Amino acid sequence: MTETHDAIVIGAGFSGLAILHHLREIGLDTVVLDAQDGVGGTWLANRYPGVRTDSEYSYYSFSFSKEVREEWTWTQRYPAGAEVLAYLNFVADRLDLRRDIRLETRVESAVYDEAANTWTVYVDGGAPLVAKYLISGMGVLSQAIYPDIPGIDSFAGEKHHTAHWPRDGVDLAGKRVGLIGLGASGIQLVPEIGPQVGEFVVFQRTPNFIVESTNDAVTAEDMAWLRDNYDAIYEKAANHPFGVAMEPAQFSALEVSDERRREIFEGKWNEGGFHFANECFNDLATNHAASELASEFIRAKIREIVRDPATADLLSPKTYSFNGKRVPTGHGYYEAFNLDHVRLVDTATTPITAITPTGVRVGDTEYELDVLIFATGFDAMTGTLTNIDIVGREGITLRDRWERDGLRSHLGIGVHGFPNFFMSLGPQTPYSNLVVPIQLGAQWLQRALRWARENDVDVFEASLESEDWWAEETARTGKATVMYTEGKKAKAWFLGENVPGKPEAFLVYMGGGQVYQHYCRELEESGYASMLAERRVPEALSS
Ligand code: N01
Repeated sequence: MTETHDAIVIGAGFSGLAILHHLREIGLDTVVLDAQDGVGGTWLANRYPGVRTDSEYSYYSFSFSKEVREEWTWTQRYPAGAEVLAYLNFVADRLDLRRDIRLETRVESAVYDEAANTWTVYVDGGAPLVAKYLISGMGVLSQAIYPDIPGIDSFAGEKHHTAHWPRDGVDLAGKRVGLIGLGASGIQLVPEIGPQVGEFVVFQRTPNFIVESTNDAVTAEDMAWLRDNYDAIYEKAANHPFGVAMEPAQFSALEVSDERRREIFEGKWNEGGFHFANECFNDLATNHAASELASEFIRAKIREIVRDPATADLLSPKTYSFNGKRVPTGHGYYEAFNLDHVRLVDTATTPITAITPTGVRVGDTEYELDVLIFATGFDAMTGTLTNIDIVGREGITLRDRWERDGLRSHLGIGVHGFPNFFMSLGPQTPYSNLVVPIQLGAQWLQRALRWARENDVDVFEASLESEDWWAEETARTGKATVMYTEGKKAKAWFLGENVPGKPEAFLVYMGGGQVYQHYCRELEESGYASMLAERRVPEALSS
């Protein structure tokens, strides 16, 4: 007998847990499927040394559950990956979510049945499941990619990707270790493993602007303050363009004296992490000259911290300016290059030519290694959705739809041709601390599906017009930021530039999380007008 539910959610990370809780609250029989052997999503997969949040504990958590707020205690300002994973396990237990979560269940495809208005979900090694609603909570940075370097499979030593780090860890003590990839993942790994390894060869193609921070302990007073102010903190984060509980800066980097600017940069650098990016000036993300001033400040910091001038120079981005890549928070990244056995190899001027059985060849120089680590990123935002067959009306997959028509979604929530399919953090959702749009998205979905039941609406489906509008709005707002010009130069993942052959498009909405939430509210207030299906097949797909 076929197992049926009201809703099937794919993924048991932040998104899946929030959605399960919210759909249960309105009485929908919901099951969550996840390929991994535990809950936690990205925090279960990414267990490399040094992994931790870039957002601070106070707004990197759900606010919807009083029990969780009252009973969970954070210990670090930027919680380590293991602590976030423990938090998500706590959420799953405290909200009694596990009885509806099916682990080690890999979804292979999901097919819409037009006559029955249901989705059939096919899983590896099990019977198919059927539900009216299909919801993706598969995460935005989950489809890990390896570089296309000749000989990559020939390496005879240990080879690991940060996104598939072995559960039992890797013994790196005294070994010759190489690292390819210096995005947010690689830069967290460097200071953590640097002191342990025998020799450390860090292959750098494009340097990053790292905003250094300290990681203070969260005290009992801090937790008491958080519990007293949770709603206000959450609201602040929800009203901030990037989902952080910070005051957006009010003036331009160009309208203050050099001395005052330096003072402000210095103050926010000392506060650490995203404070620098978000609280100094209001135009570091929108004005190239302002972003270049921030770049120059960080370059000077690198020269101050890194003792060897040649290494400091190599670590300083010069081909693009601040915000051209997603800005990572560092914890002693630049200091790590002061260790004698840590060596930075520039692969921009002389590229990696091959991976050999014994190491990595750069030009004609071979670096012999015992362990090779890839922190080479993800097929972001769309990769997980196009990696499985999600088959909508007329037998068309999401992959084919986007290949033929370009990236299309309505607010990153729904796609025309895919009725009753919803995405948490689908492509074209905000560039943000993601816990905020995850929670607000789960609450939006709860209200939408309750409304559908109360109004006898059977099908939600994004209209073609709504997709066109959102594609234009995403491109328009994105192109007004330095993330566009600088992101192209820096081959940023948010433009799809990091995956060879991926069409350039803003994969995230740069217009601000608070603006995005305004549009979600408008959709709701309209009675979901642009999601009530006009049942027609896009011309481009029917031909
Ligand atoms: O991946 P990335 P990531 N040869 O794509 C290099 C989130 N995150 O996993 O810049 C040589 O940023 C590539 O070089 P280049 C966060 O949103 C969050 O680090 O293309 N190098 C780059 O250095 C983040 O932005 C957290 O020249 C190659 C690196 O690999 C996102 O995940 C922690 C190469 C890839 O960097 C992705 O971060 C971690 C090649 N052929 C991640 N191919 C927290 O919140 C690729 N590279 C804490």
